[in-house]
Amino acid sequence: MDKNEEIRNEAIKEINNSSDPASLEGIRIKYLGRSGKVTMILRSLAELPLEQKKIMGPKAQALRAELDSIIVEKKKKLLEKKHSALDVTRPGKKIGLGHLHPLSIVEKEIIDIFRSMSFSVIDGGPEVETEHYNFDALNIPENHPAREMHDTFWLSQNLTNNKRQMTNDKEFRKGDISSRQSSVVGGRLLLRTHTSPMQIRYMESHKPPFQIIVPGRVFRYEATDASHEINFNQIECLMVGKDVNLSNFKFIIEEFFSRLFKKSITVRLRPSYFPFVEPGLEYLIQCVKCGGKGCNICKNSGWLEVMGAGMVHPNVLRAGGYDPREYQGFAFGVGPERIAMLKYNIPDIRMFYGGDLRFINQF
Ligand code: FA5
Repeated sequence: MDKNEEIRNEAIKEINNSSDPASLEGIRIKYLGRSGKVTMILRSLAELPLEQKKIMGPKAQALRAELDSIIVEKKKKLLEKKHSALDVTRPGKKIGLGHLHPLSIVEKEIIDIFRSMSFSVIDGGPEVETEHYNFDALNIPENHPAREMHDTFWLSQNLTNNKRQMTNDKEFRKGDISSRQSSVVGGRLLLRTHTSPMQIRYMESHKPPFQIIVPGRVFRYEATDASHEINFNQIECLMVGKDVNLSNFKFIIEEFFSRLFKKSITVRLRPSYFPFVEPGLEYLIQCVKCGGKGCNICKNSGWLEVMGAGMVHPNVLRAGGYDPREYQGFAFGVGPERIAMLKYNIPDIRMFYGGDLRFINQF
């Protein structure tokens, strides 16, 4: 075996045994580097007689080319392997921590404030409600004009329970008389339009005095805009006792707003009409976006309505099983989306449910 052959075998063996690009580079330098074994053979050619040079020269060049291409191939394979294999020494990917949705933050703050004022938090209530609890027991009998204030998603009842379909008021009015004949105790089914049905449900099974808040999801079949959603939240409040009056309500609400906004805000209390309270009131907050000048959030009025309220109507107390001569109460329903919009200066209610992470990640 001549010297070239010896060097070739030795180099190929080392190349085959190398398991990482760094050691392969060491082998390349050992054979093909400036003082490498093959390079030295090529240099020594200059001292050989011409005849020998003609024989040895091409052999040494061929050896250099062969080793070079074997090393290049091997390097490619080693790099591919490195990228596909799990490298436990590489730093791990940072996992982003989850956080609360802005609505959850505001709802939690509202609940904490009422808890600290000795209100009990009552969980939920059914989102699919009967017309008895959503309307009748709240002093809104069928054909009462106040039902028009609630654009209702009705559940069609001429179908079997698991094939129920949603209809809206307009489709409902068009016909489908059969669905008007209720087959359900408590009347037809609907997606509740407010959390007030929980007033009746709670009164039916509890004795006064009590003070509760009930957060929940509600639904209205109405066009959406910067301050209206079809699926939104309300927090219902009900306080009943022997001498509960409007000044109790006013104190509690002013305390609530000043703790929630932690700064002075301009509020407005004005008379309003809800069949389940008498007298009825509405709380409005000066629009924080335009400072009362008028914009798309407040529909150019300068004010945003955040809460309906009032003293519980005697008929509602009766529907809950109480004697209105013995007990009185106040109730209100507040919209956390509207509160969150004012607190965080959010220009459009639809951003809460849009699923845009650029928005959500700011909280
Ligand atoms: C009611 O729903 C009454 N049940 C509130 C009430 C309870 C009055 C107890 C008296 C006693 P209203 O429709 O105004 O009222 O809604 C109450 C609040 O829900 C509003 O002030 C507003 O903050 C919020 N809200 C109403 N409609 C929407 C909507 N489409 N999108 C987002 N928030 C809404």
